Amino acid sequence: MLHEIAGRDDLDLAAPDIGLIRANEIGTNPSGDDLGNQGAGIWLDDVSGIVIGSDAAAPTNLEAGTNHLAINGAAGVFVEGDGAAVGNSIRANSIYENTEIAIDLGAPGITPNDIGDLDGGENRQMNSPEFDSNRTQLDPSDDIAARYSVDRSSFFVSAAYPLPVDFDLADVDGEEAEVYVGSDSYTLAEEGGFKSIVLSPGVAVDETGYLVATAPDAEGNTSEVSPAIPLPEPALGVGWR
Ligand SMILES: [Ca+2]
Ligand SMILES: [Ca+2]
Ligand SMILES: [Ca+2]
Ligand SMILES: [Ca+2]
Repeated sequence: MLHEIAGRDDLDLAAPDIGLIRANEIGTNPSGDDLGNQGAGIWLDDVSGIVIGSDAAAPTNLEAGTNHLAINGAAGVFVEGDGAAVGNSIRANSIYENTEIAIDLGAPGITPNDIGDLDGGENRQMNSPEFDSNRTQLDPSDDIAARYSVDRSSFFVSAAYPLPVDFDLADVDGEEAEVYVGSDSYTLAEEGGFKSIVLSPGVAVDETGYLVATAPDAEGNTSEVSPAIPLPEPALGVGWR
């Protein structure tokens, strides 16, 4: 079933009675219209343990679970409430063309990564993955190669390796997570280094686009969206190098 949420400030979940949010159109509809939502697509207000999108350990069935969170007047998903807003999983959605960033934890706007990811707060302020520069490639069949790393937190047990990492094609202005293209697992053996991956998204990939990533921990705490990296890097062009 497709739920359509339109013409309101936001979907404000202040009561912990809605656990799984799947297959909604929030801020837009299947035609891509602007439905006039003024606030965040989903506002998690002092709630924990919400699943937005896929609840699988490794998302695969995207069509059934994907929420479209688009053209809202603030963030796609806004998580607010310090220690009262943790374990909120946000995976394999389509988040694009919102006024603010795709996933916003805590203080409005991009919350920078901290060294060692020792900070707490909303979704424990999970650090977002980082890409190696000048290594992102796209081959003519639309397979994607990239190198990335992600911090674990030595403070929160749930953030131990292995950590799943989700990858998305960015939206038109290159910062939100619009098209989920696959996941990887970053292991303890890879700690501190960049890991090479190849993704086969099975969709056409724009040759002037961007790749972004998010990391959830074992309790679902999902990071903000990483800084984008050009896909492919302009110096590399299309094709494996
Ligand atoms: Ca955007
Ligand atoms: Ca933030
Ligand atoms: Ca952090
Ligand atoms: Ca943290």
